[in-house]
Amino acid sequence: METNANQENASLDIPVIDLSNQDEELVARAVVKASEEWGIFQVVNHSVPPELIRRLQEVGKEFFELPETEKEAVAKPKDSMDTEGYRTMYHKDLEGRDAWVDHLFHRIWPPSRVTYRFWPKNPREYIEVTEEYASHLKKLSEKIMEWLSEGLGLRREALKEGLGGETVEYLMKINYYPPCADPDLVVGAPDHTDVNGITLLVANEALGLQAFKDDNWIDAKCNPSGIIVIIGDQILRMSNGKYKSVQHRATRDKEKTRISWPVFVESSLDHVFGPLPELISGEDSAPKFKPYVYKDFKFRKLKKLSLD
Ligand SMILES: O=C(O)CCC(=O)C(=O)O
Repeated sequence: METNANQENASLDIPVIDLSNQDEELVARAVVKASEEWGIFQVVNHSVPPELIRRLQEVGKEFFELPETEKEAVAKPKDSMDTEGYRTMYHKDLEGRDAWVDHLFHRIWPPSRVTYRFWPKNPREYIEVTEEYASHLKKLSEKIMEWLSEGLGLRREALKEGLGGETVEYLMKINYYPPCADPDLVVGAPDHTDVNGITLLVANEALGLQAFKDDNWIDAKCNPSGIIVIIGDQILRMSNGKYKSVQHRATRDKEKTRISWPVFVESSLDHVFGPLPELISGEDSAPKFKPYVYKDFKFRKLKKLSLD
C-alpha cells in the first residue's frame, strides 16, 4: 500500500464530541468509538469553564515571555532524575540555524505529589488558576475514563482503578514553540505515542498538533475552549488493545508562537498496570500485553527498548 505519511489530509478532521448533549449514552458511545478508531478526539461544551482555559493560557504565556533569568527560578535541576521544572531545548535545523522549544513540567495532582518549587510565582495568579484547572480537569478525565470503562463492558471505576485509583498523577507540561521560518525543517514535538493513560490538551490559536490516521497526518484543529483528548499507551494496554494509542506530533508555525498545555494522566511510578483482569479471564481472551511496573515501562519506552 502506498503511504502518504508526510502528507496532510485536509478532508479529515479528528472527531468533535459535544458533552452538553443530554443523551449521555450517545456521548459515551461517541467517546468509545473515537477511542477505538482514532485514539484522539476533541471535547467541546465540557465542564471546564472557557474563562478558566483563557486565564490558564494567559498566565502560561506571561510566564514564558519573562526574561530568561526569571524563568530559571523554576528550572529543572541539572542532576534531577525527574521531569519537573523549566527547560530550554535547542535544536539545529538542516541549515544550521538555531531553533528552540521551551518546556515547563510540574505535577498538578494529587496534592501529595505537588512541588510548588516548580510552579511559577510570576505571574501571581499562576498558582490559583492552575489549581482550579487541575480540579476541573480531574473530574473531566475521570468522566471520560468511566465512559471508556463501560465501553469495555466493565464497572465505571475499572480504568481509573487499573491506573492506580487515587494515586493517579496529573503532570502538566507547557510547550512554547517560537515561530520557525521553515516549519518543515524544525519539528515542534517529534512523532510519538503518549506513554501515559490519557492526555488532555489545550492550545493557543496557532495550528500544529497532527494525528496519524490511515497513512495521513491530520491537523487537530482546536476550538479555543475545546479540549483535545489523546489516548496513551497505558489505556491501550489496560483495554487489551481495544482503544488506540494515537501517533501524533507537533509542527511549528511560520509566523506565530504556538503554546500547548498537555496534562498527562498517569500511574505513579511503582504502580503495576496491564490488561485489566476482567478482560483476560475468558477462554478466548488472551492478554495481548505483559504487565509492567510503570517506572520500567516508561524507562524502556524512553530508551526505545522492546516492550511486550
Ligand atoms: O504541542 C502539541 O500539540 C503536542 C505536544 C506533545 O505531544 C507532547 O508534548 O508530548
